[in-house]
Amino acid sequence: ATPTQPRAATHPLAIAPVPSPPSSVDGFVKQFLLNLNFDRGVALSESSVTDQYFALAYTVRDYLMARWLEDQKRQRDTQAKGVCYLSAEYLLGRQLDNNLLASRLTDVASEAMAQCGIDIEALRAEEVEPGLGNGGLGRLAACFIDSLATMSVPNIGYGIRYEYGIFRQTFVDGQQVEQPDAWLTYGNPWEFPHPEAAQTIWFGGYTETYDDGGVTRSRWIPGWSVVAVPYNYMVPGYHNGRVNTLRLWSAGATSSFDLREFNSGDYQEAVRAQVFAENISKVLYPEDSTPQGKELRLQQQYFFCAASIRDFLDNVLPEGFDLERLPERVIFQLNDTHPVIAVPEFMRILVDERGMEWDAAWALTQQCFAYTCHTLLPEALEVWSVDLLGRLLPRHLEIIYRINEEFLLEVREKFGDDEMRIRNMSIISEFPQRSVRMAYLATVAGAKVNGVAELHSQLLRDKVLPDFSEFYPDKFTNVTNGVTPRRFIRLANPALADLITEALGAGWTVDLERLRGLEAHAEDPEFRARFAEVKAANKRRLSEVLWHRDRFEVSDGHLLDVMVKRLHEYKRQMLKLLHIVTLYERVASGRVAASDLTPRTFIFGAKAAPGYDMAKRIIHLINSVGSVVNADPVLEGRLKVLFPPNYNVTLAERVIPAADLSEQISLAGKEASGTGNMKFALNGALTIGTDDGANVEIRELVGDDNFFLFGQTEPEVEALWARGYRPAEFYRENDDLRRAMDLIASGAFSGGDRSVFEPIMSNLLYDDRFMVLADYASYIDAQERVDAAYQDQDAWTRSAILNVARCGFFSSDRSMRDYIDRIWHTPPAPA
Ligand code: B1H
Repeated sequence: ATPTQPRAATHPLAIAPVPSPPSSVDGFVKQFLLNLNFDRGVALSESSVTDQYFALAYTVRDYLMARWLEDQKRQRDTQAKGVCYLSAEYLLGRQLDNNLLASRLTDVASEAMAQCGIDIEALRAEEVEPGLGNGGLGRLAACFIDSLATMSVPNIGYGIRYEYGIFRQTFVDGQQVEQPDAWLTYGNPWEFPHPEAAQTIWFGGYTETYDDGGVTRSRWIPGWSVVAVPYNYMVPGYHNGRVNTLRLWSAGATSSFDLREFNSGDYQEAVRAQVFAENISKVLYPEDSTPQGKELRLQQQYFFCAASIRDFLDNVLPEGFDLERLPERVIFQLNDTHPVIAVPEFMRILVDERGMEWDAAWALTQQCFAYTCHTLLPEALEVWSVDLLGRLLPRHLEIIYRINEEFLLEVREKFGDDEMRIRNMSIISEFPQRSVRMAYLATVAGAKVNGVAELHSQLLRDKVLPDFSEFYPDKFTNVTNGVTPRRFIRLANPALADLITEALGAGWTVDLERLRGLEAHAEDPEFRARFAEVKAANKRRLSEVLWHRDRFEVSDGHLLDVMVKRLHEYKRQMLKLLHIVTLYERVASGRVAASDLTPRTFIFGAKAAPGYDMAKRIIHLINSVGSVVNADPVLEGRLKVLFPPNYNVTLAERVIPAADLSEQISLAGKEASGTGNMKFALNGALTIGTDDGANVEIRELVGDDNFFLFGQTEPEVEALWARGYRPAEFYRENDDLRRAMDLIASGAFSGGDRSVFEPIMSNLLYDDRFMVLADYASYIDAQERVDAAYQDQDAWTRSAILNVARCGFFSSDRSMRDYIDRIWHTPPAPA
């Protein structure tokens, strides 16, 4: 028995978990003081803000604890089918407010803190957000586990407890400088470590064959190991008393390892082993979209997948569970290809450790896994060299070869000996070096394969995996992404939430389609005025935050134009910047009077992967344009460019509710879905966007009148590539574009130095993989429609309300229902 399995210990008082403290202010104060004294070891009068924050967090935990313990026990007792979500990233954001909201304690806690003479706002500010993700993919995982808990679906989220999350971004002379994210320095009140339940995870070594009663079998003789220590986090449902679990693994050295070295008296070697092992969960790879082909990264992936699968089989399933019935109990959902190594690991356990026949094991695997693809960029499709895999996981490589062999036999049966097709579909690619295509492995192994927006799923079928969709016509499906209305409306935009509740009653937070009811209110002038006042108040609140944080100011009456997302060429921050430079150049050259500009504040937020040079240059250019534009008196303060550093979930929660205009301007066919686009629309921003990702569905829902569409469609993009795209022609033929680019090239934003931004300019002129120049004219035209529309504030507000009213579809609760109906087939657990 492992330590996480129930013990036989009993006591007459322990028939049920210790009940929650009374939900009164008095009860809360008592529990808070108890925690402050007994867990922090300080008296209230002597306590620091950190002590108070920890004691408050412990108190909130205490209220959730009984439910959490009950849910864990119920899961063991009822053995209902559950979802194991395997994800290398969870971009959770701060926990305190979310957990207060879920447990209905927000007001009680504020009042209790006030009675103790504590400003709860100061405690909120103490929390360091866990940045265990890069961007949309990690944030999606966090939204999904929130929705599953809220819908009472049994779920364990499995991942990695990185000691350092996504880097902290600073700017030095306008250039990005990365600082380590030491989020655990003061400890973390939300986690429950279980070192006694650690598992040993093996790597390296070799395989050998042996005779097993007349049958030749293969087995793995691994070479070295680390331990995986689980840390549990509560995932409370909203107002339903349900608490699911997020289990993140932390790596450490095995004690036997240490012991051996210590006995030989080699202290330094023992310490080196420790450091080596801990490195596995040391730091999140700060790449977005492009996987870094690093050995350590494969170690991370295998580390958490192996620990998670074993945890589920050994600790969540009852002892002696008949594995043939596994599909009734679990689905492992693969969040992109990062956890796909779980597939051969699962096969290895079934075949090598549990003695199951290959075919039976494979049939189970194909029912117990499903795969979500999040990209269309060919460079983002993960591959591992056979060389590396063979060194790190030799038995897994053998298993992958066998899966491939049998799969290709099936392909031959169906399509004949079409060698070209066989080569194209092989899980093993031969060029430029022999390697394993993880997306293909996931597609072959998964019961279902889904994309993350309608357009993406269609392109996935038709362009990325066409042979596979022909071979497995029923495997492919779509689940459009969604976002949790708890964090992104209730918590981020309390004023809007109250206005909605007043208009529609309280049920919308868990039934977001009810927002439709706001359509009627959009026609009511008084409601529009109140909605506009909420937006204005959110802008003032953002202004305060930015002042406090960066000494930035947001002027009253400005249109707030926001582009926040990872910095990537395909997302086209450059297009936004060319718009800004165009407006500036028109005024600076005297062709347009400053007084004719619609006052706008542009907000950027974006981190660049540390090794992505072009992205970092673009950040430098945005900051440089900002410095010049913000300081030039000729504009009379009508244009402002703000780029607060270190955009993260906490800042998103302040920026999004304040925005008027949401920039979703990727080249058509490149953004798989986008989820920021949904958050903005749900908070009453209008979108300027291309026909890409989930923008397509947003526009269909809100209507053409309430969306600023521009740019080529995906087929048009394809056609232009086919004709031959020469960006310099667009430069020559468009006066505004030429002037804007010439101004940048002249050194106007780099103190006269023409070399600084030359690589960006020549890239646009002679390469421009993402067709910035081709879409420029259409974008400028759409921005002029934005300016015109913004003149009529009341009509703009009406459109904004209609955006909120019509975007209920983008709740992650709906995404979860779609996964349940199309992929998981998990019934909701009894309440
Ligand atoms: C998305 C990633 C991603 N797609 C590799 N792919 C990574 C790939 O560390 N890595 O190696 C990290 C992240 N992230 C995003 O997923 C898409 O670009 C968005 O369009 C989409 O909305 C989001 C969620 O589906």
